Amino acid sequence: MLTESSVFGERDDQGTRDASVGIARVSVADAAALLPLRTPVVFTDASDAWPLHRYATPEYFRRVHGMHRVRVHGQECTLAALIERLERATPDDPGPYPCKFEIAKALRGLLPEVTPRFACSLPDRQGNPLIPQRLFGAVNNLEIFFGAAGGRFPYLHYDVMHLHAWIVPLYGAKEFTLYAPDQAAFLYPDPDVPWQSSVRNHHDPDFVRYPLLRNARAQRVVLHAGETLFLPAGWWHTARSLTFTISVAFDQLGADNWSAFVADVVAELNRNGAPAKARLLGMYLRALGPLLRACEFLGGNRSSYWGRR
Ligand SMILES: O=C(O)CCC(=O)C(=O)O
Ligand SMILES: [Fe+2]
Repeated sequence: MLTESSVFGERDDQGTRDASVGIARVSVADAAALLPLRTPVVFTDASDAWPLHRYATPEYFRRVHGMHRVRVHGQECTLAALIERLERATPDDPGPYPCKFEIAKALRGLLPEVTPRFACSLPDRQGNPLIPQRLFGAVNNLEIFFGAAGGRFPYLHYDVMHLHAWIVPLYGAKEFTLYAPDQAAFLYPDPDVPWQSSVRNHHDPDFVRYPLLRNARAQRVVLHAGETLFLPAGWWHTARSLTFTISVAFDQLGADNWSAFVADVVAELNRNGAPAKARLLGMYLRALGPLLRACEFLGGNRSSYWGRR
């Protein structure tokens, strides 16, 4: 049974602008009650289902996957060399962040170690063949992040196309700063990239240049190894690594963020000067919504395996 104190456990005291409302920390057994509230939730045990949960250490990645070649900021190296570089990093010189890779491409052998997809993150429509897959060209299906203490996510954003975000630090600790969708008016969304803030250096912002930012109500939460952060569509966020971290992240498209997704697809096509395409695709996707809902009612879009994207 959920009570307010069991749900809102953590009070955050970092920084003066934080709202004092904690983020719920719960078991996946409570997911069905909490996810429809469309508020961030930390699941303490979702990743227990993944074998990797038990041994996701830098040593494991160096030993078992270290020979894989990865590309970071345009430079290619082995994963072992990257890990060694991040281990030498200091908070003042944290090295690149995030070093993120699509698992199916860079570390394919890892897929069974991060399977099944959590039941509470289903249904997911992204892999449905009725949706043009090129819409997800810029979205990693399932990604792994490496970072050192002091590594900071480069921009404040919500996940593109209003996808729900699931972020799972499996090693180390990471601090997230979150803003509800209704705080957007204080966050200076970039008109050309509306899911990103145009605030530069947002971890230590210039309030003279961005005065509205003072009014934004932030929530901070520190995630520890094995915990999972669910961020509903449209929640602005950024992160910084407090230690060496290894995390896995993925997105979700369901019935509840479908309209926002369609609106973003249409808006992007209009911004790119393709209004006819925007109208047609918008009509198609809007008509598809009820069909996908019916298919989900019958158990569709519920694969526990990561699709091929
Ligand atoms: O874990 C992080 O550094 C943030 C990841 C994130 O928000 C993203 O990749 O969209
Ligand atoms: Fe994100």
